[in-house]
Amino acid sequence: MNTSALPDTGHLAERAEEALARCGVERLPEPVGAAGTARTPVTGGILFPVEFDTADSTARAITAVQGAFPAWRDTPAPVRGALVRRLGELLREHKEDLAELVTLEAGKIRSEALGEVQEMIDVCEFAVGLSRQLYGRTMPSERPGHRLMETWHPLGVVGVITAFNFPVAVWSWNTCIALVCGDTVVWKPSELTTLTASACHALLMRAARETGAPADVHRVVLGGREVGEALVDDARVALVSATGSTAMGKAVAPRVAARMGRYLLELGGNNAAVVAPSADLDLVMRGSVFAAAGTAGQRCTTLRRLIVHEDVVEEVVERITDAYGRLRDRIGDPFAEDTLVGPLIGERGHTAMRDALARAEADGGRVLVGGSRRLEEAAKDAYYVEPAVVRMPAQTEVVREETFAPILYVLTYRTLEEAVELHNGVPQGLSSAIFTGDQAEAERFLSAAGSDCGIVNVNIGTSGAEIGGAFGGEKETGGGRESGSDSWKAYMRRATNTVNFSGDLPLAQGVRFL
Ligand code: UN1
Repeated sequence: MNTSALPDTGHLAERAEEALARCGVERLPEPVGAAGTARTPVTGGILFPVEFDTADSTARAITAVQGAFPAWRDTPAPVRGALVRRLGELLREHKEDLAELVTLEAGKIRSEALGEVQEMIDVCEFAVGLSRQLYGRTMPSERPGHRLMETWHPLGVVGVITAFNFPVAVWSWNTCIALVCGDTVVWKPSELTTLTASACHALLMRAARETGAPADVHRVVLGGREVGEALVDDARVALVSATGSTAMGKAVAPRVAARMGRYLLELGGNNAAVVAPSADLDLVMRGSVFAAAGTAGQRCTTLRRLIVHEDVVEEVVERITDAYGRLRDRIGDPFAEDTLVGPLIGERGHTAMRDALARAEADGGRVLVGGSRRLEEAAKDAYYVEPAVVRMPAQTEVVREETFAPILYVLTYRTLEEAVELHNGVPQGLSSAIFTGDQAEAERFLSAAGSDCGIVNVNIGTSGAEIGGAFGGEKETGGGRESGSDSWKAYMRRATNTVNFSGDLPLAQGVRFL
């Protein structure tokens, strides 16, 4: 493979324009007022100017979706499901187009970009089913002739904030569920993936037209911090669902709390896998290399720490170093069929990686493989890196931080207690795994005394979760759950109802009054 070759930015801009047109984005708005740009990490070049929103236009978008809320709320949930079903069909039709935009703007390799769109299609199916299953419970009343039950109602306007690394799937997790729940949505995508967002919005608007849903069930607002803050601070936004860094979540949470709004946060991870002596090392290799180096280490579920039993650490290190050596020839243009590692999103990610490696070495760590920058001569503004494996003597400060780049730290343990302590000894709590052939050991890791994460796996890596489960994590990961299972409850309000058909009026708890 010729890794020195990268496509030309002008050619990528044409590809972007064509994919956008196929998705129904007819005209790229000319920038007026606050102007932004669309950039591709593939070459680091600028594709187009893009019109960014302002605090005022964000407020107008909120007004619009708030206006659509009563009609959408009153639409029966299975009828709301029809909108999401149509969106799912359009996503199937435009899978290639959206994947193309994901590769262009986020730098994901083709198969991962297609996988991300598949995740959207899966969520659509889940949400359509859910539209007939927004179940409340009934409970036995303690009083005769009374019914005690709960009903779930739409919440109102939901603000969805998403990150560059999953520019379409995370939007769909939130939006498809919110829409069947009867909410209307304002979406602020990452300012790095505005084209992809415009394409998703256009497809949803087409689905709305074709199914008779109000056009203002959804608006997209483009921009950076100013736009995000306008959304977060607006008391008309009943729920802010934000996916991104822990720093972002720490800025969002107190602002939403100050106005007594609701928030749902899915933030950073510092995910680890424990490798027990009984582990099948072939599975360890396949699971770890994808989880650690896939998406160039830029998933919130990326494997960042491998906690290996002393008896197998030498073999694991040898095999993983060897596998990473083979990855070296597969770094480059994410559009090329045989590429496995595309670019980092930009300079900040590269600086963070370089700094983390230097700190790890200062702490006594040994870089076993990788870490260098690649293709700098081909495109000085694109940041391709060799995924790195670092053997650490201890879980030092840098290991406890999330560096959004492909660095895998290897630590060792002797007893499972020690492994769990190392595992849980970080501020984040998103995803985790144990590789073991010992069932009791697996159960201990899954138990309350085991992993403290929101996602706990056995004999599978930390990334690539299916949409059917609830997705999210504990501690600095923010505590929110998105996507499957009963995550929908965060997008609705619960009413507890007591209905008295007894003809009498007994008070609860046996209280007597008058
Ligand atoms: C994220 O990185 O924000 O489990 C989401 C995974 C994907 C989602 C990652 N299904 O890796």
